Amino acid sequence: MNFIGRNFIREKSKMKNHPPKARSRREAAEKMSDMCVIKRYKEFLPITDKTPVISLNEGNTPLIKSVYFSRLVGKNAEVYFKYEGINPTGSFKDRGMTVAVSKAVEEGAKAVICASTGNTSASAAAYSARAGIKCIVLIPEGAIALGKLAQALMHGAKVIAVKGNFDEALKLVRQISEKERITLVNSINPYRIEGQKTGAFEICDFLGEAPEYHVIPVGNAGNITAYWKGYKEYRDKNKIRSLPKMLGFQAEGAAPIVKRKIIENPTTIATAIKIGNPASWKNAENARDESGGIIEAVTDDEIMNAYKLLASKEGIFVEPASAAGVAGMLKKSKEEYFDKSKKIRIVCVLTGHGLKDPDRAISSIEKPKIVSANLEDILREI
Ligand code: AN7
Repeated sequence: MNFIGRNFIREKSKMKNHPPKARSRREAAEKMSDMCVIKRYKEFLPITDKTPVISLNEGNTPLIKSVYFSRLVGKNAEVYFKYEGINPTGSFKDRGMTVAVSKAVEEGAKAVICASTGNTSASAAAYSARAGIKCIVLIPEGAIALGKLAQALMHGAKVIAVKGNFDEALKLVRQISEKERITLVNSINPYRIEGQKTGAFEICDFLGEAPEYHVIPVGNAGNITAYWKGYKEYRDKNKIRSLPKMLGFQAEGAAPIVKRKIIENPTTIATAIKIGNPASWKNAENARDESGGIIEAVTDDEIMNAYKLLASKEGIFVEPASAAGVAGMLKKSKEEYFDKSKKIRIVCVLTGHGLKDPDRAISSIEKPKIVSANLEDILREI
């Protein structure tokens, strides 16, 4: 047998026992599919061996240590951003939607429904497409960001624009889900909250402890409810020793919890949190009171300022609603709210990606100047 033949046989026998390279690649690939929140935090979730896992590898989002904002808040403060815009559909909703849609499919649902200021509909549409079930979304007419509408439509949802606001749309989908065999996947669905609490687990796993302060925008108030539940469960399982103070922020024109009354016609540029009667109102108050935290309002100007600073000073592009939390942190820092006598960690959840709302970005910056394709003209502009 010549050299080439012997070599061939050696290679062939190696193939039989799985070449080491391919095996390690496959193991790595399998690990990747374990990255989803259901598999990573199964023991904390209402998941059984019968639950079909409908996942897009959500979660495991980066906790980014801030340079600029840590300095702004000052001595002894470390600010971190939990960048939820990195999730598969660009918002934190995917953590809850993977659990809600998986459970819906387990329970035999053929369709899901939600009302949405945009991100819930994008997420519900994507996970329903993946599960092969129907998705119906009701959105307030003319009040959702373009990127989110594009997502819901592309994923094949039945999108209905309602002449009314989010709160009215939510009331309608609640009625529909009671009458029809359609599963509601707004955050009133407890599986949504279960999935979203994994954000708190990831923060604690990363820091080794809970942060001292947890900053979060508040709309329908599901996420503040979920994070607080997550922190408490981790403490009860002795994974962490202390709990953070929960600092929630609403937009001034849509701040029912702060004003202690339903807002009939909420207004804000942060369309995601343009909500006047949050479904998890009471739970948000509990998170605030049990943690010794606050829920306050920030103006649209403060939101826009934080929105621009995050992008231009930190390199992180978020949608305006996400900047509401950061705006609140800056406001409280100016008021010397934070106890900086010792080292403190402040985690801000950045709930949605900046590309969700391209119109807001383009309308808030200077349009690029148009110059002829000529080297000298261009150099003059630099
Ligand atoms: C980017 O998509 O309510 O207090 O229908 O999209 O849990 O409602 C979105 C809410 C914050 C507020 N940031 O969270 C919806 C919807 C972004 C959001 C919130 C939303 P919750």
